[in-house]
Amino acid sequence: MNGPGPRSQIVSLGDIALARPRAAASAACAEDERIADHPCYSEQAHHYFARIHLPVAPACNIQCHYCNRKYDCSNEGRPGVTSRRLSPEEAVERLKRVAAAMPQLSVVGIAGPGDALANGERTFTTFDLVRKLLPEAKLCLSTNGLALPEQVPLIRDHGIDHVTITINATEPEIAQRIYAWVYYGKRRRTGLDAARILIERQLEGLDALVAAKVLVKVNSVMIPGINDHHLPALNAELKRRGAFLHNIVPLIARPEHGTAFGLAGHPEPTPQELEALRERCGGAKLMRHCGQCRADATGLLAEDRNAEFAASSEPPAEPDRQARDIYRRFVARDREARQAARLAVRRAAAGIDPTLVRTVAVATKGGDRINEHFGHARHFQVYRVSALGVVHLGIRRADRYCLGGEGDDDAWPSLFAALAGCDAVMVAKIGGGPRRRLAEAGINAVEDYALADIEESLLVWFRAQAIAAAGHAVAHHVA
Ligand code: CLF
Ligand code: SF4
Repeated sequence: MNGPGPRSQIVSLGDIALARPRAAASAACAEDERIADHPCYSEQAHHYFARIHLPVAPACNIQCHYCNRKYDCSNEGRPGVTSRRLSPEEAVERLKRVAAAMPQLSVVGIAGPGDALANGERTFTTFDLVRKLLPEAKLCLSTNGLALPEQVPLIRDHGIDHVTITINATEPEIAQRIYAWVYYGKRRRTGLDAARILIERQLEGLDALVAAKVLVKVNSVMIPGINDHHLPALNAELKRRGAFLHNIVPLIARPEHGTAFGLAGHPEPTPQELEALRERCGGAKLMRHCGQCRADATGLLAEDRNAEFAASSEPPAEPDRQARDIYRRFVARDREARQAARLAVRRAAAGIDPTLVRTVAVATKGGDRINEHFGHARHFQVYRVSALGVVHLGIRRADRYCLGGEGDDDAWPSLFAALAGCDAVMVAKIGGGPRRRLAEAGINAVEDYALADIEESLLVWFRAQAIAAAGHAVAHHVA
């Protein structure tokens, strides 16, 4: 069980909105509007809105030690999966199919499989085509930053409002341990020279994007023993420079991926180490719901429907504008209704002893609801709940327990790793066997809130826990 975290991380948007001075509120409203339906920039939006990555950028201009070129760019995804590269025209055909079938689609991104800006021509040609097909879509790209500074005017002119730069260190001595080489000025550079050039270009690009009012997210790969101690300082520097969001993702380094770190047996951070590092960051706002998705990911962050569309040979239909409008109206109404219910339970929880804290995992497949069976979950959203509110700690991946109707005992090590430190796991359903096994490990499986809103359920459950704890304390005192 952990102590309460910094006040700034508490989910209490309703309360903040009530207290905000008018000028600040209107600036924040404009910003809120820019992120309201972006699943990566808004924690709430990821429950409702989907993105598609168009894998049109094959080449890369640097070599990271956590990347194997046979696979996707792991700056904005995870290694070990390969995307079929598409031409801009093929990519837009795929987008047509997805937009026709998925009214939740709000963002079109380019995130590899190499670097979006090392393939500038293909990237901007694709965005031109996307703009014609789906003018209301938000455009998003991800880059290592080496080719960024000169392309900021093009980014702005194409209406690309969201850019991710992966910056793993701002100290060359640290960065030189992360990159094998960078290709710059028509030659390959290594060591400190490479690290200095890359950092300089990344920060120059970041400043230029902020000046152009583009929303910048910075991704940093947490590499234990190399940059983990440095990331809180980087986080503070990002805030100073005006980055909108900082997304610290865990290193993935398996020998089977064939990356330099994987082959060297470099350790990956545990979820608890990642969460502890995030607690030490007090600068730029943190993203905690990244799905580390692949360069052709399609759908909500918690799902990937790419295979369904990649395999389709159906002639693409036009995007269904009516369905898209209806979906947006539904989301607006749903958000409003849930916000009112959440405010009520937050007020009810406010008087509880602030030292009482619970960590809870939730099985969800989207919609901001507890709607996944324990046996089907491939990831859990983890929250810390106290009288101060609900704090989203992050996503923890696990192996699926139920395979073809049978429980798979081999999944337990990964399930226990994902649920480590949790007092409870909230699920839509769970069988007797896994429930008992969790109870033996001190984890309470809760299915009373199946299909209900996550935050509201957490607070209602927490309040019941607090009442039970208070009753227990009184009984103990009397005895
Ligand atoms: Fe894609 Fe990245 Fe745009 Fe999102 S992903 S280019 S900002 S639309 Fe999102 Fe995926 Fe994490 Fe990236 S969950 S890996 S942060
Ligand atoms: Fe790989 Fe991306 Fe790094 Fe390029 S920027 S080496 S594609 S992880």
